[in-house]
Amino acid sequence: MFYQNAILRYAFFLLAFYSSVNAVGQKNSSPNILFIVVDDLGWSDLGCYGADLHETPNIDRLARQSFIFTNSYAAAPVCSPTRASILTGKYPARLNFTIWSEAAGHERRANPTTRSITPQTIENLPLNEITLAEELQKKGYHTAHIGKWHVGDLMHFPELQGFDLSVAASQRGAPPTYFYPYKGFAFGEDRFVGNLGQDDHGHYFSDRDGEYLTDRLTSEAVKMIEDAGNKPLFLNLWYYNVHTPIEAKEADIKLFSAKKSPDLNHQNETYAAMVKAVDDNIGRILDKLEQLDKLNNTIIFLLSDNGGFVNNYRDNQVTNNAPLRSGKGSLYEGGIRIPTIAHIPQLKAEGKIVEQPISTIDFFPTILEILDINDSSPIDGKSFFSLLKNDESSPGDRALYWHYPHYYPTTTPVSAIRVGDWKLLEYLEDGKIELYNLKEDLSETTNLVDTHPLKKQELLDQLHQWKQNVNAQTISPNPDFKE
Ligand SMILES: [Ca+2]
Repeated sequence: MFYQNAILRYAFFLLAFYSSVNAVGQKNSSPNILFIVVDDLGWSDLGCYGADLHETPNIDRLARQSFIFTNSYAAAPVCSPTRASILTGKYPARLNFTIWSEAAGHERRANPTTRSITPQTIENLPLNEITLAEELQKKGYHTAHIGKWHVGDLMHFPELQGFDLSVAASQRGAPPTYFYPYKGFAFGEDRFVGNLGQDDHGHYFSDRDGEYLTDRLTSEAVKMIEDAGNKPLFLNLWYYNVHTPIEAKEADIKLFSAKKSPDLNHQNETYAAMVKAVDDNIGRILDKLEQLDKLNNTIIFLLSDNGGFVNNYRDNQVTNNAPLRSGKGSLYEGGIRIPTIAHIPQLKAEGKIVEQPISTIDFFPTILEILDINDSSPIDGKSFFSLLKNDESSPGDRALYWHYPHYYPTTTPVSAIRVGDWKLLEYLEDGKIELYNLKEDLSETTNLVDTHPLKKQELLDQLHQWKQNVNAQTISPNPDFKE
């Protein structure tokens, strides 16, 4: 009798155990989604994208289990608009969110140094836009945002855009410093980072001197992963690295100082150390997911929000996107082509290279398709899930568009279109058109506008039609401009 009971109890235990695995286990539950944005990370900045000075063993480890996109684009060449495109699946021009928040409304003031007055744009993502977080919240996800926000002020913060929880958000585009307590004067004003500096009683943490922001954000992320238990988690981890200010840990800077040599593409040891800080922390997250046996049930996207910053910080060029031309702010490839890694466990990619062009407007519909969420709201993005699942290899004739009617040290106001291997740029002040074949000329050195007039006209017409469709705002002549 005793044995019979014991066997029955054991059988019941097994049944309960397997039922619970089935209920919360690897295959049948909604996957966790970890959406990592590394601010300003350039196309050539990672080991798996050919970086030489920089070292990214952990991201490379993730890449070996993921899809690696070689033609992935930010929808804008600067921060806020791309972030808005990720959250909504819409083009920045359609949202009229084409420049970063701080510059909206300020840049267009009559300025005798600029030939044009740039359009008034929005600086906050409107609350009535449906965000990815809102979709996932409805699906039963615990939704959390950690890090740089930059798509709205306090009245447009993550908590009001579908996130249950938000840590270290800031409406600003960069922290004043990467070292605790993350506050001070920088970029012409007093700044601080979200709620990280002090405890709930307003006291500074006594054990955080010397702490680096990216380490802190990751500790918060790891805690959230642990706390989520078996509830599906959408973690929007938007690191402040590797945006200016260019600051890193001394020991890491020394490491890359020693490695630096004139024949390398990258020459900034502090920036290399900032990339390392991201990589070390991606390693911590991967280790935690492995330890909790969650990596096989976690979709991970890792990308940038615009091309690498090629201008100087304290007299040193920050990064170099070679072989791509130019950098952040520009609509040449260096300003918009970004590293993108997609870990989708069910597809077992194992480092597969994906050459089809995608844009940051595509993540919203892709994630919805993976999770079987039907939403017929109009957006611009297109899911790339089927493309990955069916192993499609044709470049297709889908057009991608950009519209940046603003200035940056790398550019004057400009729009662009890419279809297949062809790309056209239209400079808005003088109407100059440039046409490149990216397959033959990745570095955009040879303008084919005179030898391919029909292709030029076709793309230009298509670009103009699109601008009309999205009601793209444009520049006007500046009466105060002095040559
Ligand atoms: Ca950025």
